[in-house]
Amino acid sequence: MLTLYDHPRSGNCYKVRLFLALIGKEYQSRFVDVLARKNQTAAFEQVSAFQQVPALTDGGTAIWDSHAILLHLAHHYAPEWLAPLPRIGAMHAWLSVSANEIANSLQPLRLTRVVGNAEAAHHLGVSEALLDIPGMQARTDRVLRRLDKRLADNKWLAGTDAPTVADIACYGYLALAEEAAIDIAAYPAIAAWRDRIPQLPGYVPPGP
Ligand SMILES: N[C@@H](CCC(=O)N[C@@H](CS)C(=O)NCC(=O)O)C(=O)O
Repeated sequence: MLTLYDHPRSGNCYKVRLFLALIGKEYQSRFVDVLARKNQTAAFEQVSAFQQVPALTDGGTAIWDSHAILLHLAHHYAPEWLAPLPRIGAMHAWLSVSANEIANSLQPLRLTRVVGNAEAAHHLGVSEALLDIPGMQARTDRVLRRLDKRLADNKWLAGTDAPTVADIACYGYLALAEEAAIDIAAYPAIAAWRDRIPQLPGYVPPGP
């Protein structure tokens, strides 16, 4: 049985919950209250090296990081969600955009709006005075422009006929863009892609 260490408000956890639903894989959920710092234990560090959610145990194997978990699940249970070899580089590039560009822009911007600046600063490991909200906003605009350009010419991010794990990774926080006060209507290709994902069989919306 798979066990997902989960938090209902986390976009990173949502990527995994969504993917498990899309591939029809059963799992048990274990709530980790990261906002109450309940993740900061030696026991949880055995499962997740940075004490972060999401983490997954699959039999005797523990995997942490949403991207690593998506790849683990696709390789083991749903290889149709991996791009074919000619597109594998594109799939990994857009997984990287999720893990770097989105994780350093839209993700923290949303966090400031959802939990407030003081709490967000704590989770980001900086003092509140050093919280660079205009920088997050500028980086968010930049990544959204790039994503919109890519999706204007490609139905799915890896340039494939079917969605891959890269779409699920990037969708995690794009699904929550309004919580960061982002108007996705300004990015028509992202808006159209975002409307395609809920049409996939098994889709579950974000949130508790
Ligand atoms: N690279 C990781 C980042 C995970 C992450 O940022 N998790 C946040 C919740 S969304 C967390 O556990 N924060 C609590 C903490 O860092 O103490 C991933 O993609 O899963």
